[in-house]
Amino acid sequence: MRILAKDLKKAAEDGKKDVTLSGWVHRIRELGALSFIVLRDRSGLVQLVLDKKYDALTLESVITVIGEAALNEKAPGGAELRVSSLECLSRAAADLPFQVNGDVTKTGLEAILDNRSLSLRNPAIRAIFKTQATIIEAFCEYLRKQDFTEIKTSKIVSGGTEGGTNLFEVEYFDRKVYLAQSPQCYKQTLVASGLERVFEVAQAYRAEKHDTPRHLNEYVSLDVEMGFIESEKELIELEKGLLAYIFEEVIRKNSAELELWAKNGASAPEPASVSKAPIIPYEEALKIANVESSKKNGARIFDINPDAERYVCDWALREYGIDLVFVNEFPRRHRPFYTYPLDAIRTMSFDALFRGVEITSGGRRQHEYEAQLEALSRFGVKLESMEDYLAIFKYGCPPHGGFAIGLERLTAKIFGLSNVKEASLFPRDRRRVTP
Ligand code: AMO
Repeated sequence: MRILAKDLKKAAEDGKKDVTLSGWVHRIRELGALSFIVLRDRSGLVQLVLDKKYDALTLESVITVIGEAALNEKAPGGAELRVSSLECLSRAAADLPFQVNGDVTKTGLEAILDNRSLSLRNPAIRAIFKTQATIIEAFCEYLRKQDFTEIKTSKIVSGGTEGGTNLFEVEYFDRKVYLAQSPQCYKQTLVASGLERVFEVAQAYRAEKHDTPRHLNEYVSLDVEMGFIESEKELIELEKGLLAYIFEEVIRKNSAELELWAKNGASAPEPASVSKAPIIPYEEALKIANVESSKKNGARIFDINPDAERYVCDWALREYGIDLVFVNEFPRRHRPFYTYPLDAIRTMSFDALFRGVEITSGGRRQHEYEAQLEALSRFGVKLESMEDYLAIFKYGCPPHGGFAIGLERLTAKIFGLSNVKEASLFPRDRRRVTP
């Protein structure tokens, strides 16, 4: 029976003689009459020792080998397999367009993305997505434990929710529809339907024309919505618990993956430190950003823009020991129509800034029918397109709110990646729709 690379040492300790390993040929080295092959499987790398040359064998070919497990301190994982038989299951062409066993931190992003099917074979790149899977799992697990119900909502919608013109139009039989910018209306509908607490992990679409290191045209949104809250502060508390749990799970399950990006400063914050993250009202955050900016002879800041996000995080790291900050009370002019006002100017809304980038937006929502009608007309949204949405308020809706975390941004920040595209398996940008 096949074992995994990570279990070879145990097999060697147990004196196993007929061990089967299967995987990809990661590296080949010939030394006199011997061949050393590094085999890669989903669990890691392992050394094979063969007493003859396999001339036809190429890097990335898929093989199965049988042999005797032996301890060897110098081999990766502390053991090697002395191979008695080798079968090539699929021979890779010799002209690899991407050096799978190379140092990807030195490889350009376009080359990594152009050759995605091969670059994903690189252990460091795969590490990003193994860890991303832990983030999703921890997100779902934490919320399920808090009695949230998982939902899956349609990504084909009749209008936008997040304002602006960044909607993708799609032909739908004889009419035009759009790709959902977020599950905003649906998650509110499902809170009002009586589920009270819901979450969704799904793609969201933004037709952003600009190419920035923080924007994708398709990203994964980790959405949360809950009923019976009074202010955004309860949501911030929920997100703090959620992030602490995500970081705890990433540290528990993915330390080896983070280690592969140690040069980039990859790490998850200490879970216990998350509760120390400050909550700063928007106006105060602006002041902090301006003080920080002037120290560096930077420009005056009028808005929580990317520079301000960096400055406020630097400040929080210095003052509170964690570069995570919750900025709340955004002015009404900066928030979508569904946001609940705090007063004539401010809203019960917040953003989470982590390591210099906004990873979350959220807040309490309007839940009163008349106020919603007024907000929609003030934002210039056509009421006809919002009939179904309006019905949830007309027929009884609890005070509620929620937030969404951008999965790729959170992943990129944990790994110290400079572009969010590196944290997307198959990123979509203005030019890239393949692979
Ligand atoms: P917002 O539009 O701020 O809010 O998005 C929430 C979070 O999603 C991520 N995000 C993106 N990530 C990559 N590329 C993009 N183009 C992109 N756009 C957004 C960010 C951001 O913080 N409905 C509200 C959320 C809510 O109030 O519940 C919303 O979508 O990490």
